[in-house]
Amino acid sequence: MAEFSRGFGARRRASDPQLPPGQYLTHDFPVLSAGPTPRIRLDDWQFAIRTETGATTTWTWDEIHALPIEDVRTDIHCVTRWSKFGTSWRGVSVDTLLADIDSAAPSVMAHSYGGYTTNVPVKDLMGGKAWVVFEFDGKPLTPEHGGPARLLVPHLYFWKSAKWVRGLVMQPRDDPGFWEQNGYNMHGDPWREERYW
Ligand SMILES: Nc1nc2c(c(=O)[nH]1)N[C@H]1C(S)=C(S)[C@@H](COP(=O)(O)O)O[C@H]1N2
Ligand SMILES: [Mo]
Repeated sequence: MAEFSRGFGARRRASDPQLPPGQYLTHDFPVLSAGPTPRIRLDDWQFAIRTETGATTTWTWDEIHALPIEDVRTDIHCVTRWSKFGTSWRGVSVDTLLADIDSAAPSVMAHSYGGYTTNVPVKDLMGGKAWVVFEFDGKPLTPEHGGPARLLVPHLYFWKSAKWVRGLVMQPRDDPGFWEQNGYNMHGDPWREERYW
């Protein structure tokens, strides 16, 4: 039995306070990749943070798993208008990764295996807002969805959540990443519909 009558569903969904403006709810998990899916052996996997001075800190697969692990349950929103509620992830908070990094840069460029990049303000990566995740739904992240590990920045449109992430570069200027150079917004807040320039 539907909880609302036929014809009323769209209106109810449109006013769902959990759904950002212009989005619709999906229950499957679409795959959106700008290029081929890179395959990275865990023995070869590395995550690096480089600051504006060039100082670089790296973690191997074992080293990142030795950091405090967090479970994250969150909604995600793609700029192509699908949203998915209550997704569950496991990984390391960017706060943890940045804890011992000495940088005054206001912006980050996330870099992926395969060459994808996306820029994110540092303030959007700190304070429990962003993670490097390696599990989805209790299982290792599949290659299609960014495994071995992806960035998760769920309060921004999902193109900021770089799949196959390999590191962060602290940027003195907020330079645009891949989609941002192609017309996507520099920030990407779904609640403000920051879709394009
Ligand atoms: N490396 C990389 N990360 C990426 C992308 C990509 O093409 N390459 N696409 C982005 C976009 S536009 C979206 S909507 C999400 C899609 O993630 P999914 O395929 O797991 O749904 O990944 C983002 N991260
Ligand atoms: Mo997207």
